[in-house]
Amino acid sequence: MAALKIYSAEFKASCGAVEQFLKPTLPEIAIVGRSNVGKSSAINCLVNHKGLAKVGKTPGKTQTINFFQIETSGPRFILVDLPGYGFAKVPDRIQQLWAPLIETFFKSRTNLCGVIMLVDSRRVQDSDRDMMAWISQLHIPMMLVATKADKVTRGNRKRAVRELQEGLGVEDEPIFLSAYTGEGKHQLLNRLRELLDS
Ligand SMILES: Nc1nc2c(ncn2[C@@H]2O[C@H](COP(=O)(O)OP(=O)(O)O)[C@@H](O)[C@H]2O)c(=O)[nH]1
Ligand SMILES: [Mg+2]
Repeated sequence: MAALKIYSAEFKASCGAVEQFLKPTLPEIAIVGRSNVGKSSAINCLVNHKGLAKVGKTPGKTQTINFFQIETSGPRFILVDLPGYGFAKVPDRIQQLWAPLIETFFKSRTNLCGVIMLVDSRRVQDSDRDMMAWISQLHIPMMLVATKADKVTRGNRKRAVRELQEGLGVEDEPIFLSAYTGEGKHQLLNRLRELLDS
């Protein structure tokens, strides 16, 4: 099967409450990860659009779910950028708002066909493990992506894979992605096509 080509990405909505979510008409792929894991960079890299998601932006007072409509050589879909978790500087008050919003999202999106879970290729944290376990019990197809792959040399890859799998308690083979070099992008797009086609 030919790799999915992304033609354009358009920002649709930024939502802090369930009432604001888009009508679930198109297939959706959600992307999750710890704050600073490289989520915005990964989105921009995937859709070839440098300024679409703000890179290096400190998580602020508001944490919203952002919807982007993606035009491709295959199915049109919605990419959903979920707020990052596990950022120490975010006040508890916001962390407390985060969980219900995310939970409502996952439980109400009948059109959700996959989740892209990002972890730093160099280290897994407890919050990653918790998130992964939580997503697993929802039985939504998930792909594991190890970000900042340019920071792990080829010689250290096997060990990095083992550490990620052990740290997360899974056997999934992660896709190593670098938003800087583009490594892994093609593989990710192939996997995305499988999720959208299934
Ligand atoms: N070396 C390296 N750094 C990255 C990569 N992707 C993102 N970063 C850096 O990691 C930091 C957080 O990136 P960002 O995309 O804003 O992360 P987010 O908080 O998960 O959205 C920024 O300083 C980025 O420049 C990557 O592929 N390689
Ligand atoms: Mg971000």
